[in-house]
Parts: sequence; C-alpha cells; structure tokens
Amino acid sequence: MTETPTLSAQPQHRHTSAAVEPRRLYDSFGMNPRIVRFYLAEKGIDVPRHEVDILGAENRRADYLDRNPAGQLPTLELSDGTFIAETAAIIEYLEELHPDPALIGSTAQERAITRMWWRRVEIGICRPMVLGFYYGEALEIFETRFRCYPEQADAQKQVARNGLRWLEDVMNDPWLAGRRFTVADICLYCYIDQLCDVGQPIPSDLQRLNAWFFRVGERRAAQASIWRERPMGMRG
Ligand SMILES: N[C@@H](CCC(=O)N[C@@H](CS)C(=O)NCC(=O)O)C(=O)O
Repeated sequence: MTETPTLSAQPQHRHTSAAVEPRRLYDSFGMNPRIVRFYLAEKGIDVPRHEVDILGAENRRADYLDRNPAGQLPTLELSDGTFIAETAAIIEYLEELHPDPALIGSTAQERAITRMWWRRVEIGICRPMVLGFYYGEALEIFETRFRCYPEQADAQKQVARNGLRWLEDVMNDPWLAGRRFTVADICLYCYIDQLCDVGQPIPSDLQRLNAWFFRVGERRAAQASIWRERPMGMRG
C-alpha cells in the first residue's frame, strides 16, 4: 500500500512582488459599481474615475469591450494597462494593496469566513434578485443586450426571497459575518438598496435583516457611494 503524498512539503509564502497601482476605475450607475464606490469610501482610498453611460449602452460599444469583453461595469485599469473586471476580483486586488481597515479579513480564517458569507449572498440572493429585475422591470433595457427569459422573472424573485428568509435565520449580529463589517455586507446592501424600490424589498417580517439594512445605511460610505441620478427611482 502506498501512502498518499502531502500536497506540499514546502511552507507557502504570500506573493510579495510590488503591486501595480490602479490608474482609473470605470464607473457608472448600478449595484456593482456602487459596491466598489462603497468599498473605496470605507477605506478612504481615492481612485480616479471615468464615468460610463450604462443606460445609454456605452458599455456595449467596441472601445469599452476592448477593456472588458463582458461589457459590464465596474472595470479597474492598472497603471501598467491591465484591466481587471468582476467586482469581487477588483475588491480582492484593492484589499491586497490596502489591507487596513480590513474589509475581507486580517487573518486567513477571517478572510475565509467573509468569502463564505460573500458567496452565499451573491449566489443565493443577489444573482436571482438581479435576474428578476433584468427579466422583469428592466426587460426593455436589457433584452437588446443579452438573452432574457421574462417567464422566469417571478421565479428568480422568489428564489431571492427564499434566500433572504434563510439568511434571516442564520445571519450574525451586527454584521453578516459577525463582529466585523465586511464586503459581504456591502454587496448585499447595494443590491437591496437598488432593487427595493422596484418590487424587491426585504419582506417586513424579516426583522433582523431589516434592522441590519438600516444599520448599513447609516454608514457614511453608504451615503457617499450613492449615484447622483435615480433612474427608474432607484438608488444605484
Ligand atoms: N459579474 C459582474 C457583473 C457586473 C454587472 O452586471 N454590472 C452591471 C451594472 S450593476 C452592468 O454593467 N450592466 C450593464 C449591462 O450589462 O449592459 C461583476 O461582479 O462585476
């Protein structure tokens, strides 16, 4: 019988090469760009911004697709010309450059706990929420950009509500991951704050979640990150 070798006999070190600084953030109305603005405001980091007209579909034009072929916001451009898209990837990158105050975590365990809650809310609540919106109230805007399934709008919203009900029972106090305010809180807050006025509020009987939502909204960065216009009456 052969023994299974351990995966690594060598101690693992974190990557230490010099980080490339952000040059500009491609920014717009919308919950994902707001997550990054909220995060930057919490950190007190200033990154030059280039605004993209998302409602006018500027993000679907060739010059923007060269930067981010997914045609979505936000995108972070680094000073060496690299483009980083996907909100989670942008935030992870910024967190490595600016670890304090920690919004993912200061230890491996804290980071893992935060990522666990972040993925839970993103996959189980935020994604179905936004699909319900794309296929429902915002169908006219988005059906020309990607394949939409209007018959699924109500089901997606129901999946998101089920996720909120589950969260009500299992979430921590005062923040989702426990005593630390983290990107998991920022992520869920930005989705709910945008979509609550277009048919996807937190159900009123979910008292812990409603109290949590109020607490997040009182943070200075929650206010500082709101987009100046309110398309369809939404805060984005
Ligand atoms: N998975 C992407 C999603 C980004 C996304 O959906 N951004 C929205 C704004 S919240 C967008 O660009 N929508 C415009 C479009 O798709 O044309 C991320 O996490 O950054």
